Amino acid sequence: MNLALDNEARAILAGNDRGGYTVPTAGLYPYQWNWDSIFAAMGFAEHDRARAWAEIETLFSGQWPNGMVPHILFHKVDPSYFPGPDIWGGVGPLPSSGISQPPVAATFIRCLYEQDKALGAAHVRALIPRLTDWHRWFITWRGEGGAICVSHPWETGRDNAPDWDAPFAAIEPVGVEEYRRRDTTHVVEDERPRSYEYDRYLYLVKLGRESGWDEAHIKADSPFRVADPTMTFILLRANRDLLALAREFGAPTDEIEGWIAAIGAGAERLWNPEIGAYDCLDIRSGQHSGVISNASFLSWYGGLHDDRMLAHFERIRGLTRFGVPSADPGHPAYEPRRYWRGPVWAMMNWLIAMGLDEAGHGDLAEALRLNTGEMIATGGFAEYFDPRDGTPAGGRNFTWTAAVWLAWAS
Ligand code: 9WN
Repeated sequence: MNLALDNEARAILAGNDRGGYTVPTAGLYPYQWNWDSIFAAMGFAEHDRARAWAEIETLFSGQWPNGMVPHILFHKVDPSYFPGPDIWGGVGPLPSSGISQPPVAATFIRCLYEQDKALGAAHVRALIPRLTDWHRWFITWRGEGGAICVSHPWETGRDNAPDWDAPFAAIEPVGVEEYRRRDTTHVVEDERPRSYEYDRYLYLVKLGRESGWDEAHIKADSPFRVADPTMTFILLRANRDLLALAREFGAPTDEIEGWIAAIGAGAERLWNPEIGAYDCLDIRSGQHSGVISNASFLSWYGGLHDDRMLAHFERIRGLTRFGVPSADPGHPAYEPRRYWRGPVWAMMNWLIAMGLDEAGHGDLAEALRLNTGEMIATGGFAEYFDPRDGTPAGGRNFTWTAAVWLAWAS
């Protein structure tokens, strides 16, 4: 218990609250992000559950007719972020991006509901069809033999992970108009993706926008289609939680059961025998990424209790003072301060620990919780942290770090 940090965390949520939705942090990310909002809701739930439900409902107000829930909703244009709504050209009910983000929503909607069923029932009843439509969108447009792909690195939320290095090397970003990044006006360059990556991020956005965000076209033609543990394990878990809610509310369950069986089997496609670990599979080249990331350790969260990742977990734990690093420190691509190529992310730790706990590794889950709490107490409410010493990196006064502190790590 640390009352000063609790108060600071609550003040960060209040400061980032824009009325019905929360920005990840002012300046660097001035809009509503998909999975950030779900974590924000869990932080609000510690003192204001009605506000938590409002956060989620605002997110779903941006759901597209095809079921997709965008990764960014541009409620109010703010030039401090690039690329904005004009570059994305989203085709939903609100100005938005054209891709999605990890579907942690169903899992935390279930948690919120369990906290107060009387308050949550009406919200859950309305959200079940929306969640089902969204999950169906993933299965239809991102499914590859039960593994779940992304059409853009931003969709995984792990923007510049080394997993994208090989698929990006095959992309020539022709025709991207000159642009000016804003992220490096807020955060030092060494903690952000390189220009090489930004060129390719924007190239993929351009392809999507030019197709009118036609998913059939993107699935068939995009040079970037990578099956990823973040999406696969998170959607697998989300479907289990959606199924539990559907049963309780008398909603149809057959389709969801089918998805669970399909992804449960398809997850094996992400197993890379060469490194003995889950990693990414580039559908276009057929090659595995060969990198163990923090997403590799979401297998327990996904409900795969095979323990094949346990030895890696123990090994990596011994390499850094704070875990879980976003890339294996034993891999040559590891960069301890550069965004998703090494730093620790508190909300990823929460997901990993949830899975460890459920798989019977409560001691490891608790150790990770304490380690994460110490990291936040050391470095403050930063976007991410240097695994070597917990020094803060990226944005400050960060919503999901504050929320994870309140809901789990404190
Ligand atoms: C692009 C908001 C988001 C997170 C992502 C994180 C970062 C955006 C960016 O910030 O991505 O979506 O511009 O760098 O990688 O996980 O949701 O916090």
